[in-house]
Amino acid sequence: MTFINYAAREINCKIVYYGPGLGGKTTNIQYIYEKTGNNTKGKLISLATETDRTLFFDFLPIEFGSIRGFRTRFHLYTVPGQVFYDASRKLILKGVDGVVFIADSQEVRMDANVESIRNLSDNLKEHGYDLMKVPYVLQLNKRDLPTAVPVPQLVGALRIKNEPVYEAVASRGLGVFDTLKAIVKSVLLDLRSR
Ligand SMILES: Nc1nc2c(ncn2[C@@H]2O[C@H](COP(=O)(O)OP(=O)(O)OP(=O)(O)O)[C@@H](O)[C@H]2O)c(=O)[nH]1
Ligand SMILES: [Mg+2]
Repeated sequence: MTFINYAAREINCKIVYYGPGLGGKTTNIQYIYEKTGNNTKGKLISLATETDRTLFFDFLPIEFGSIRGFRTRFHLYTVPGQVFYDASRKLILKGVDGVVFIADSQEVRMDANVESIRNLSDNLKEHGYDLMKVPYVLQLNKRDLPTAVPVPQLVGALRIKNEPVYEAVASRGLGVFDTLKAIVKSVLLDLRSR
């Protein structure tokens, strides 16, 4: 549901960071916010509880220069990962152009990762989208932890359709921009093919 404003020569795209609770979605967005120049980013809006868990969403508008004279503006959202906030997650997926899945590499979070991908698929379906067709990137976060599952094993369990996969340590910013660039590229490619 990309919004193209021909009069203003602007392309607006919505990217949603999805994934299990405490996987590092907000950490990704915060890093992007901190490392992006003032003239290319808007305000970071976070609706969080006092423990920093996402209550409804985080939102960051960011500009990516222009393509054929059109300014490209991306609206980054995160969802709350905690299981009981499903209504919010569903709502935030409305009008989505691309999804980044932030997986938690820890062994104990494997079930939560798998369950969250299933939940993503279900919630997309309710908006009439097919996960297999939506621009999609997989980030394997928390690679710094000793309990991190080996990458090939994670890829085997979580990769759904040959999507780009990035290893990350979001708390140190590693892999954050590679992931963002990949989803932007994928969304723009998808746009051109329509
Ligand atoms: N060790 C380690 N910790 C990380 C990494 N990325 C994020 N964290 C930490 O994990 C915790 C949760 O990160 P958040 O970004 O709040 O997770 P979230 O996915 O937004 O969680 P919800 O909003 O509850 O869904 C925080 O304490 C982060 O500092 C990482 O790569 N390695
Ligand atoms: Mg969060």
